[in-house]
Amino acid sequence: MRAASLFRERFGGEPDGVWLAPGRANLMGEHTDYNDGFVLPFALGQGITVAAARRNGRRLTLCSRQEPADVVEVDLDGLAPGRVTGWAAYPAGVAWALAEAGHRVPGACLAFDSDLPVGAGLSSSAALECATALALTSLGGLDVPRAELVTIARRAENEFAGVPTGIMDQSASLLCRAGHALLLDCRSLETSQVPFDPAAADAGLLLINTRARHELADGEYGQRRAECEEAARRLGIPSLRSLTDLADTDSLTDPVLRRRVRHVVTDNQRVLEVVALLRAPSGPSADTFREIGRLLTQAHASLRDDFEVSWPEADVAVAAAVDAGALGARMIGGGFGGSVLVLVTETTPVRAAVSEEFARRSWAGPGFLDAAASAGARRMA
Ligand code: GAF
Repeated sequence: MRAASLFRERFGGEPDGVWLAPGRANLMGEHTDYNDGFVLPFALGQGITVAAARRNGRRLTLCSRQEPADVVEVDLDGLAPGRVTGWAAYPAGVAWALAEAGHRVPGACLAFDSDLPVGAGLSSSAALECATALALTSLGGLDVPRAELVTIARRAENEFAGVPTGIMDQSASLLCRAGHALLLDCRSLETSQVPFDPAAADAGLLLINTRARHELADGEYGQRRAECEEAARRLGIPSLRSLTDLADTDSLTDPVLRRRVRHVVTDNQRVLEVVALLRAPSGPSADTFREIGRLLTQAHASLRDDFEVSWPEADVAVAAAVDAGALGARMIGGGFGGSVLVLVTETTPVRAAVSEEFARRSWAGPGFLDAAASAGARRMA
């Protein structure tokens, strides 16, 4: 385990434990979480591992195999938003949010390692938060239910790291189960596990890292959020979740806000359609995944044309994948860079077609990852 060997190199001695929190992909429901809507993410086999040990004193010492130049010392009694910046803001933010929630965080040494590509839109920052949350609560003997850890990890991201995300990514990392997607109602925070095993119907999931880097901290994500809030305000509703019928948006005259609303309403519907398909009493078949594929490609068009968060490499990857016989494909995550999720029956022709289209445009070669719905965050050793 590379996190444990990093721990030994940096701190000497053995860690008290090793924890893993996965990244996520999202099957359906994009930019719906902060609109109180539905999302349907699943955990990846890849994630962030942390080897950690408790120690005396009121400090955290953080190091990461991916940031070899940095060993960050954090004073647990002087934590406040803005005091720690860069990658360490995420684990430090978790310690801060735990303390804000009334938990006594112990002094500790933590060594992180990741097999998630950074900037690929697979939620490496949520994984970093969730791995830290499991390690610190376990080292401190704190009994914090998973649902509360989700809220704590999200506070770390929103209030400490200053990134205005919704609650999907932390929920996926902490609550997903192997072989399932997680249906999350972001208004009630109710969750349920939806069996999701494309391989049983001879289908598969391919993630394409388009290598266009994605950053949620830049302005576009926050701007989409603000537009949705403004649309809800003009419509006189608490959030866009209250809308199920597009006819109810006739009073909204601004064409940009109308497009944003149309995406959110239709994507919420698509989440429920996918869930109904996966839960069909007859069990999922090849037709189920053909239909889900169609919905994926439809969602991509909505994210590209109505929500306007797609990017050229994603549009090319989706078109090339579908032309090469994929069942469907769409960009995932916040947008403006990151990854595309493809539902396939055969990966080889899809990989070849996407690589060829990227090469033709002299773009950096895409990265490919075969994905399967995997287990959520857990102790490894
Ligand atoms: C990012 C955010 F972190 C999520 O909360 C969600 O809004 C997503 O973008 C878009 O669906 O991953």
